[in-house]
Amino acid sequence: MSSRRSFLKSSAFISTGALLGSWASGPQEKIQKPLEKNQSKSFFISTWEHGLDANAEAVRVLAAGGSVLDAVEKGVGVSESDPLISTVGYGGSPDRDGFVTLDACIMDSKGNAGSVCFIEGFEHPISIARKVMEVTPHVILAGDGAAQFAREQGFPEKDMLTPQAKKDWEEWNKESKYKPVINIENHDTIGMLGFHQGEIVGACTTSGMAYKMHGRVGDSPIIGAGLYIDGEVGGCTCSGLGEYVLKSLTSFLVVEFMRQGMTPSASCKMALERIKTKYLDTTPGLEFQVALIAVNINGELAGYSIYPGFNYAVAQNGMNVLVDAPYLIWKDKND
Ligand code: SD4
Repeated sequence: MSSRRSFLKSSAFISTGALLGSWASGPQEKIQKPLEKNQSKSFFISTWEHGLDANAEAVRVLAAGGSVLDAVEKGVGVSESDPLISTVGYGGSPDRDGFVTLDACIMDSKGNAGSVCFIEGFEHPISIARKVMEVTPHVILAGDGAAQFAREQGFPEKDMLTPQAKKDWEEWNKESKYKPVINIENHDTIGMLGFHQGEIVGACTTSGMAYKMHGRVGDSPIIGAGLYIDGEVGGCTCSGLGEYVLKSLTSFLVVEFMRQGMTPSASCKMALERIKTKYLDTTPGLEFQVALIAVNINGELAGYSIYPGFNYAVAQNGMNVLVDAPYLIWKDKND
């Protein structure tokens, strides 16, 4: 770790989001107007740049008469199918033994939820998660059991290891050094929140950390960690190093802060401060990224991350734009 590295609190950071006014409320604004369902707004918000394509598909599905749940499922499905995204679905990096194992979950505004984790050989874990929610009495199916269920439900099987992902893994395997990298390569899970006629839904899907231990499950398929929705309050989804999100139940925490009257932005910031205080401040040299997006039922939305570099896509009012998120700790890219 570089001794030159200096961390500065960034309260004055001006993001593209700030320029977009109510699309991303300011971090200082702690208390909002009372929660009240906004029936007129409709938007999708997704993590990272590939959220733009996912949003575009979600908008298309909704416009074609699909439900907002259909929209987020099909939206993140675009990232799952994209071989160029090395952190989600087809093209995702394998674990350290060369297996692509996937995690996904989905949640609706009534509190229904479905999830699959450590599943191999299917292109759309998010759709299997939705089936778990809709046709089983369970919330999570894992590994071979999830695959068996997917087969029974007629999901086609697919070899998910692309030639490029295999090549990169073989290269990595020469030294087998595992070191998570902030923002780069390892942390581009797609989480999407959809807001339509006062209804909030969410979906999250990932191949998890590149070259993780075989059997490792991250935060993304865990309700309350990688995604949480309360239809009377709001929703949140995460990207970043899942172990710390799991230990903090970050999405649930953000929704609970919003329930107490805090804005989405202030809620995300406070949940990240909890992680910072508990883990980053107490362990010299520890660094990891956690990035959040959140919406409340008023129709306010925000994104926030621990370190710079996180952006999220917002599709609203006929536009689909990428927004730089504010962050907790300044970090020079070159440090
Ligand atoms: C995980 N949270 O498995 C995921 C990884 C991630 O963006 O978010 N990448 O830990």
